[in-house]
Amino acid sequence: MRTQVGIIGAGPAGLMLSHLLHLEGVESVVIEARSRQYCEERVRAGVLEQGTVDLMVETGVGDRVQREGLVHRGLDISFLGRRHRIDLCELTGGKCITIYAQHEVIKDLIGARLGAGGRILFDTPAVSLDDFDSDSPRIRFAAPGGEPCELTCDFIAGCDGFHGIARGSIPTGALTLYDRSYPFAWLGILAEAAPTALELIYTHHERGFALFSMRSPSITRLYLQCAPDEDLDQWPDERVWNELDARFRTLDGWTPSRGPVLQKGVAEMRGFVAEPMQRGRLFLAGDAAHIVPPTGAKGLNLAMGDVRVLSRALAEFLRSGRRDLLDHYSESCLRRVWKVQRFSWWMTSMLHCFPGDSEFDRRRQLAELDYLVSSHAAMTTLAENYVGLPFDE
Ligand code: RFL
Ligand code: PHB
Repeated sequence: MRTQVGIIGAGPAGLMLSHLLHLEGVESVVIEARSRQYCEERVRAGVLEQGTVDLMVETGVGDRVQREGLVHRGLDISFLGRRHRIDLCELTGGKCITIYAQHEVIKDLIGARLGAGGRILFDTPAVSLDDFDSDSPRIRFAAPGGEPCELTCDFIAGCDGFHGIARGSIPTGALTLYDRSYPFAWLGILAEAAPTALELIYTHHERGFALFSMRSPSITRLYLQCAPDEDLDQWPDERVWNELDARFRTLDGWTPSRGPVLQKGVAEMRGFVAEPMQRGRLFLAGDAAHIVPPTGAKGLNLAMGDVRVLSRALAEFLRSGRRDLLDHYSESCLRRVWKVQRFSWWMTSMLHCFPGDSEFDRRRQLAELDYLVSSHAAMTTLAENYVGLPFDE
């Protein structure tokens, strides 16, 4: 088998890259380890930046997000029992965020690719990447029956997430890895309950951080700061709801509405960046190259930013032989990646309880929150990062 760009991973990065390349007249094949159903049902992110929605709309995959996505013009920061609204839209000259589940983005992109005759091979794990220092790199993968296959291409895009094989295929020593682990995790629940607040609520509480979010007018998404090795068996639904009530309760008595819990899971908190994001004809994009703690709601959006830069660089090279955009791919992306890493770290440190924190630290955190919600400049900083920095500067 042969194609121009061999893409590993049918997550947001791989699928959007394949879609953008198609619009540029570049052929690609997406190789995905899991089944189509698994990819279309995996519950993950929910917040799309303005730039992500714009990209979807401009490239013809935005009909459903425009119809079904929930546009939020602001969010709430809550501490000491009071909620404070940050008007994202007013502070950023009209930009908003859209609540639309990651797996819906996946469905839209898979539909568009297959509808346009694109090739996505499901249930076919890539097992090795070879010769990416040459002009014809190869991807070895296992077909659904297990038989070994090979895809020869002009370029490989490693869009296989944090636990994929692409990053690890680059020789040790050629990459510098920056890693920050956080001493806590998030317990996430999805509940069949009508959201009783209209916008997201990020809550600082002495028992730990909590986040109120949603997926639709009948589904609430909630997160609680927990231990990294939290045992889900210790969290029956009743305990989850009591803890949510304790952390969210405002002085006027607001708590989230309850309903049947549809799903429960623990998400790790980590900041990680691999530099550079390229080696020869292998390019890393999305979680394969970097992850951020989820407090800034940035992972999926960063992946979209990377592939916008990569698709243009690849198309330019394949069209004209001009290679400066490709050479600068990593550098262009990393400027944005580190700003987003900083923002995610800042949101995380301001809102979570760190083990061993003293009363001094807690007071300082509360002072920062108080400053944030009373200063126009501070709110503007949060707002412009939250709705998303430009994809390329
Ligand atoms: P993905 O989505 O992990 O996709 C990688 C794909 O590669 C496949 N794969 C392989 N395929 C073939 N061969 C192999 N050897 C392979 N190894 C792996 C995998 O099966 C998979 O299909 O990476 P991508 O495309 O870079 O996208 C990144 C985003 O998924 C991620 O950053 C976000 O989900 C992070 N995130 C959030 N991001 C946001 O922008 N907004 C949010 O509100 C948000 N909330 C979240 C999140 C992530 C969470 N978890 C569970 C980590 C909330 C949570 C709880
Ligand atoms: C979500 O709705 O899943 C969500 C929202 C905001 C975040 C992280 C996750 O910061």
